[in-house]
Amino acid sequence: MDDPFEEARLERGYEQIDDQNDPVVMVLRHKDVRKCAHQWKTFQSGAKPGRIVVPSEVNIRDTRQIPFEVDPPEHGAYRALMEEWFRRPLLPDYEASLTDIIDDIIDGALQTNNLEVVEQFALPLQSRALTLLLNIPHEESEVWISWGTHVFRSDDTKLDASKATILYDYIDTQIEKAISLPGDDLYSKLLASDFQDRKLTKEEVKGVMILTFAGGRDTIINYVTNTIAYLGNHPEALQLIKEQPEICNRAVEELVRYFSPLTHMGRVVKEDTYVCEHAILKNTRISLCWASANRDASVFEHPNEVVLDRKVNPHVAFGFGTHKCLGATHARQLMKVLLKSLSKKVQSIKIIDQKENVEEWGTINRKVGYDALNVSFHSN
Ligand code: EMZ
Repeated sequence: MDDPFEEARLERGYEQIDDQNDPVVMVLRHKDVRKCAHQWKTFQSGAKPGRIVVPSEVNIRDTRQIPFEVDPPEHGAYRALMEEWFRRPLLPDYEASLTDIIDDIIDGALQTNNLEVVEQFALPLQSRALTLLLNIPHEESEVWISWGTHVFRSDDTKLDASKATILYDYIDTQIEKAISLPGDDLYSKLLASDFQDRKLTKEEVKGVMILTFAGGRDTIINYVTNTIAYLGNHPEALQLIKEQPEICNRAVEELVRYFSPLTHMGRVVKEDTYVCEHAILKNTRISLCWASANRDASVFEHPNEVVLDRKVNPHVAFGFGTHKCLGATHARQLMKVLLKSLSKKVQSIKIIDQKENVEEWGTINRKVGYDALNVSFHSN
C-alpha cells in the first residue's frame, strides 16, 4: 500500500481539500498531527454534530457522538464512565469467547474455495465480536450484518441518510427495551450511569451507542480485509507468526500503523492560527491525518515496509491525545486473536480477485482497503 501523502508532507506539511463546500486543511506530519491533537482548545471536537468527520455528517445526523464530539472537561467526565467497560476485552473470558468466534469463522472459510472476505469474513467477524463488547446475545449480530459494511454509506452514496435512520431507529428501540428490562449490556450500564449528579439522558446514551456501532465498523473491516490480503501476498509473514507467536502484539501495532484504517479525523478551529506556517481561519476545519503521520520517515525507519516485529512504533492509527480511541482495547484483542488463529489454522491464502477501495482527497487518492477481495484459505 503506497503512501500518497509523501510529496505534500515533505513539501508543505499540509494538503487543502474541499468537503461539501466546507474546506479542510489536512495536517500531514507526525509531529504536527500530535501537536494539534494536544491543542484541543484551538482545535475542537465539540462542534456541530458530524462536522469533525470528513466527509462531514452534518446533513445526516443531529445526535452528538459521545465522548468523541465533546471537549474537555466534559469529555473526561463522560469517558470516565466508560473506561472500565471498554477495558473488559482484557478479561480472560472475553479473549476466550473472541477466540471461539474467530476460530469458527476461519473454520467456515476453510470450507469454501472462493471466499469474499469483506462480506463473508470481515463483516461477520466485526459484528459477532461487537456482541462481546456490548455484552448481548450472539444472535443479535445477524441484524447488524444485514446492514452491510458501513452504517452511514452505501455503494452509490458516500452519505446515506436513509441508511443512517435504520441505525438510529434500531438504537432507540434497544434503549427502550433496556429501560423496561435492564440487563448486563452496555445500554443498561449507560442508562444506570451517574453523570454530574444526574442520569445520562436517552440522547446521550444514543450518542455513545452510535459511536460504538459506527466508529469500529469499517475501520475493523478494513483492518481485517487488509490483513488477509497482506498475508496472501506475503506467505513469509504468516510463516514468521507461526514460528514466533510472541511477536503477535508487535505485529498488530505494525499492521495497524501500515494500514491506518481511519485516514484522518477533523477538528474545528476556534481562533485564527497557523499550521506549518499556513494561516488557518477561525471556524474552518483541519484534519489530523493519521495515515500520513504513520508513514513519516522522520519517525519510522522504512515507513513503507511492514516490519512485523518493529520495536519502536509510536503510530497514531488509534488517534492521539485525549480523544484516542476508546475501542482500541477491543480492536487490539480482535487483531491479536485473528493473527493467532490464522497462524494456527491456515497454511496459505490464495488471492483470486480484488476490487480496491480508494478514497479521494482532493488530488490525492488513497487505497484504504477493498470493496471486494476473493480468496481461498488452505490448511495444508
Ligand atoms: C464516527 C467515526 C468515528 C462517524 C473514530 O471514528 O467513524 C465513522 O465511520 C463514522 O461515520 O460517525 O463514528
